[in-house]
Amino acid sequence: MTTEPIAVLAGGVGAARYLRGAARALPPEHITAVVNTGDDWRVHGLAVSPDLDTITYTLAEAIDPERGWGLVDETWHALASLGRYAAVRPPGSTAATEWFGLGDRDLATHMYRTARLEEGADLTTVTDEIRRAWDIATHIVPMSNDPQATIVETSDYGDLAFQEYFVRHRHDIAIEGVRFDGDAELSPRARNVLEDASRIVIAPSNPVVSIGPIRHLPGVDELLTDRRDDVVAVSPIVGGAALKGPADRMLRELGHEPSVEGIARWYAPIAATLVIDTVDADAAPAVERAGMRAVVTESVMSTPDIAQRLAAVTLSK
Ligand code: FO1
Repeated sequence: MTTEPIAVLAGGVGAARYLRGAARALPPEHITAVVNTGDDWRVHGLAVSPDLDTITYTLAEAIDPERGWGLVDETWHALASLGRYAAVRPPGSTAATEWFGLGDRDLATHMYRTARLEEGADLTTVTDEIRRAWDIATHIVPMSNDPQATIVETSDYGDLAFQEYFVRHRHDIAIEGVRFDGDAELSPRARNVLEDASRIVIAPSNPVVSIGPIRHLPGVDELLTDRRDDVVAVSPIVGGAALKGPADRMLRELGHEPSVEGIARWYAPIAATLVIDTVDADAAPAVERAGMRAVVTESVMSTPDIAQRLAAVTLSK
């Protein structure tokens, strides 16, 4: 297996689990996660970066294992205390937003990030400071230092900020489209990582709203296409369904097939290899017909050992 630098395009929970496995499969200082920030938003005046934090907390072994986001052994006093103010909030105010769960200990991360950004530090610098505070060896790099918001278009509720769609509506509403607002650039650090990595892994993240925002940044798809032979994607769809989150439903509603074959068509222009789960072994020829080499292995990361073996497969083939 390689000890060259490895880049991982990453979103939320699936990517975090993959990265935890990769950090067991090879020296973590060789791995850099390039992370989606399209889910980032401001709430209570705080800069919250859910995917950066899910990856940080998972690699620090501090994530809540049931939820897959936020900190283990969390308390919720601050959130509960918002109820008093929600009662007097005028119509139209977003003060005292109660539907987004910020735990008491988690709040410290957002307070630190917000204060440092307001001091003029860029998100790459602040993310690295947070990584060091949690004693993590894997590098964690935001896709961009600039804001780029993922907007989910719906007929029932109009345009929704990603967290409104995902958390407030529990991603249980029909969507008509997804777009990315903002003129963000790939961060210089992320560009270096993607150019220098011996292998680029597309983690088993939602292809539309986790990997999509990274691919939307100018030059990223071109860079990946140029490096296509070095790019390996892990299918986020297993047996026709997403393991967590709305990827299958979103793909279907946007007119794509939620299957490993559909994922192969989605990624074929930018990645040569698709890792699929053993339950989809019969679909390997269809993946190859869609233009990607299929590698079949156990990919449902129910334990860190399975995640480690999956990472080893993606990094050795
Ligand atoms: N997900 C939820 O389903 N409900 C929440 O209340 C929630 C709060 C939250 C707070 C901080 C954070 O870093 C993540 C949080 N998430 C929550 C997860 C997050 O909305 C999604 O997992 C990602 O944006 C999708 O990758």
